[in-house]
Amino acid sequence: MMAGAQEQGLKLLGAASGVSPYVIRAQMALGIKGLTYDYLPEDTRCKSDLLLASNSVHKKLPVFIHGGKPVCESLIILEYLDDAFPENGASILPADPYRRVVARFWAAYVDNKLFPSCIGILKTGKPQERADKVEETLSALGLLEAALAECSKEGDAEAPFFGGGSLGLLDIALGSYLPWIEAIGHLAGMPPFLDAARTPKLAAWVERFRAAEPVRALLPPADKVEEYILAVLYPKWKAALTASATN
Ligand SMILES: N[C@@H](CCC(=O)N[C@@H](CS)C(=O)NCC(=O)O)C(=O)O
Repeated sequence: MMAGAQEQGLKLLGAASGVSPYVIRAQMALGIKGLTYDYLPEDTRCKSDLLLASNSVHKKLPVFIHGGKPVCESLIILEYLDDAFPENGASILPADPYRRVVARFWAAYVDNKLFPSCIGILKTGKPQERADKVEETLSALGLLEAALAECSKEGDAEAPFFGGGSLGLLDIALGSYLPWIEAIGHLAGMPPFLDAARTPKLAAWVERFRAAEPVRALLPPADKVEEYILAVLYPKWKAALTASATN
């Protein structure tokens, strides 16, 4: 029988906004593992003592707490859930060591290259910089199209997900950004980035990912992300630009 949140002391410090891709990753993985947990929403403008003590280095969300011990950084939380609860649900990382590193490599690429390029489109007011960021985003998606074919290869056939027959690390890492990629494209007045003509495999994967359990209920609508960008991030970026111009 599966133990409940209370018995196992499982807590997730998450964002009250409901749009954090990093928090959503942890929620997706907990769902895949069939684990129940206490969700503690945080206001990032006024961080709780528990968050500051649990993630004293980065002071960011999510933080997963297991038996009083904190685990920080979304991708590390995903790996931890696989290691700490091997009997629960499907594995998030493949068993084969090489496939594991390939999944980790691309998950890091999504965080360090794809998403910064994509959000960079909105952060700059300079047309050339914006065009460069659009180009970088499209090129990163092109590489992920090829990675999908490679990662999902099962003999002569292609499995539905990066993780094979079920959602894996890279599915969750990239999938958590989908509402953001959609919202950014819309705010930038551009046609959708994930387009069946340009990246047919990724576009089909998006449909499968959005329909998959337990992902379906966890992905916020893109317009909620747009509202967050307009209300929270634009003023923050503007303040940072003003501060750097006056320094
Ligand atoms: N690399 C981190 C990124 C976490 C992150 O940026 N979290 C945001 C979620 S909204 C946060 O806590 N922001 C508050 C802040 O930066 O003060 C991860 O993957 O967990």
